[in-house]
Amino acid sequence: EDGLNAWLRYAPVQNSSYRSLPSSIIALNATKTSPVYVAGQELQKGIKGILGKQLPITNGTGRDSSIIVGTLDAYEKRFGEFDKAEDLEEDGFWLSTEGRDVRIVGQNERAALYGAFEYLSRLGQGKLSAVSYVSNPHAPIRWVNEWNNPDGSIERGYAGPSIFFKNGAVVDDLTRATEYARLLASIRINGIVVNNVNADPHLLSPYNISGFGRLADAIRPYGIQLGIALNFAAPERYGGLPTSDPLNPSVITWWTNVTNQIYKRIPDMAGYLIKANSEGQPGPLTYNRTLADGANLWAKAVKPYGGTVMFRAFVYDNHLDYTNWKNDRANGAVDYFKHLDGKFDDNVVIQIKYGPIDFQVREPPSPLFSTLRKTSTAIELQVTQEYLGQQDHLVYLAPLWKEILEFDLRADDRPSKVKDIISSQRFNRPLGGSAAVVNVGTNTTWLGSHLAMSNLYAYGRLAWDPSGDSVEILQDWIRLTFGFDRKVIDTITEMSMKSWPAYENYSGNLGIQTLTDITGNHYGPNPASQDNNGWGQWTRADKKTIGMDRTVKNGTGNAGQYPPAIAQRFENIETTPDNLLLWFHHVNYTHRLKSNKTVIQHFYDAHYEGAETAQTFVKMWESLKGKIDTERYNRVLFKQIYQAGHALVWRDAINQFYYNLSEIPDEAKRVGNHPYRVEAESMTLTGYKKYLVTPFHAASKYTAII
Ligand code: BDP
Repeated sequence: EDGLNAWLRYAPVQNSSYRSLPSSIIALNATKTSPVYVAGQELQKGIKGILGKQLPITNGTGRDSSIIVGTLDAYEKRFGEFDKAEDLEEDGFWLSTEGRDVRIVGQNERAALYGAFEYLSRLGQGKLSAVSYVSNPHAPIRWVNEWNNPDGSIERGYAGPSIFFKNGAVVDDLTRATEYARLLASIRINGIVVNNVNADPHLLSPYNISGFGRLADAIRPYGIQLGIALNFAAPERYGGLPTSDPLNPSVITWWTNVTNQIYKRIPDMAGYLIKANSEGQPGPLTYNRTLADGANLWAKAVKPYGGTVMFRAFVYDNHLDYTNWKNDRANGAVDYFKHLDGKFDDNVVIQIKYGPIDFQVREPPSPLFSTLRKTSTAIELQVTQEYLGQQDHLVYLAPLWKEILEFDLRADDRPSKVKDIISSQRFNRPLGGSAAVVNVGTNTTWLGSHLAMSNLYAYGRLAWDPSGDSVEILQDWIRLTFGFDRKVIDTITEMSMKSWPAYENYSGNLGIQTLTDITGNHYGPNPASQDNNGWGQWTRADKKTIGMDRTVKNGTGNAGQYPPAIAQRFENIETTPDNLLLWFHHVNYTHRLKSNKTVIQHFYDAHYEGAETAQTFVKMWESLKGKIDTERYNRVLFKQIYQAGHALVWRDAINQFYYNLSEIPDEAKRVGNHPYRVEAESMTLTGYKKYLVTPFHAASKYTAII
């Protein structure tokens, strides 16, 4: 059990009611390598694994009961008019286990494959009752982004090198790419952007385009389309043009030619993803053009082929003047995009990170979701836990994502949940959906941690249906990944559901963000690094006070970027929820919360609470010994022990830092007072030496051992 098959293990299930299973598989009109063909193969493989029965794939005589899978067209050709046809939307499927046959009808090829995976998921979870239902996607765009570089490294990836690239080109052996497509198809993802948003322009060479072509071929049988991230300055940096100005005719011709070459090799290329004018990347603004001028240039190039341009809203200046208290990185997206609403072509989608800053442990939804009314939008999430423990900490993210997706932004005082905005329903847009930065690597666990895979699974489920329940999704994943044992299900559920609150408690609570090292790896605690630099993830902490004043009245005005009802809620300290207090307000450490605790005492207590919870994960996991195969049991145990230790580092680093700053003692006298704790550097060391920790790390008091 090395994790490679993730939730598609097809582990044997003993249950006598499986006896009534049909005796063959019919894949209608399945040309080799088509998703329907793959569906037939997958059904055969799954049933063999789950029930130990080898069902033949036949054309069907009609005499025996069968599992029939196919597209609506093929189904109607064979069996006549299908009465559920009208209910099927693009990518939607119908599954029926009622009656003699099992029938799976997809609106298109990939939908038929989705239906097959759905059926196998039911079998694998022991869900045997007869059912018949249609399932349609909430939104058309359900993509993943993989920040892979051509040299095989992955930006913010924690599971080894790339499965797509090596030594400047697409790898020869695409087995893992195909296996990844299989996992993604089972959770109904339909697009992969395979290269980093900080894109290498040389990926547009004819050689690399043919590499992209091979990649597209490898994932196509799973109904997944390839997307490419572009470097805005490619005309200059790769094409040899004197400019990359998006309105310059030679630049337009250059991009059109490149696009034509790509589509010649990959006729179903999904589209482009662009990061421009962000964190030092060039963009249209460099040439005094608007962001829309840039986006529309590519939109026109891909339009004849039905392609989409995902243009990122992550536009901000990382050299902000931090001495000016009116400056606010959180204002960037709305400031840059508001006046462009309605100026983007119809095949442009603005891809918006869930919060206004950057994948922090707690953020309000980006106000841009309710600002753009005449523009299609998608939400950007992170499965890779960049700021959230980098897969060394268990953090089940569905509850975080749900808070954002279910948030009602009250545009025009009408129900305006983020999930209904990105689905295109609320503002009646042609496109919409979601993208998640996943960053899988060559490690057999895909993400570097067995338990982190619940996040990838949950992402797919929520992209399809954001109304899904975090616990139900999690438990489906547990059953498929670890089996049905009640204790296993209950324990992993408890650990997972406590994990985000615990991480928030020990890494940065009350909306102060994740207090990691900001200019480096975004991993360990370093609250000192947040302020006094241009990156804009400020806490504005000083001796007496803490928090970003984002009010309209006295602060950066960010609260005013939300529709009036929400703006009012955040403007007013009384109606701002405690968990976002320091996101929107600058207060004294002695400010009393709704719980009547002071801010500083809450900090101290929360850090103890969070770290305490992380200790319990070890015991909980140990209680599963014997119920989980040794390989996965040991690997997870190792991670949990590590997390328990690192949670203490977080606790003490943050608490000590704010104690030093505020000089307000902890009422419970714990902070700075750990008589039971012996620092490694105070011991007599054999085989180890001391070294100074940089950047400064409060928990280690500058010194650690190596
Ligand atoms: C930040 C990451 C950086 C990415 C950037 C982005 O630290 O590596 O390039 O986001 O999303 O969170 O473009």
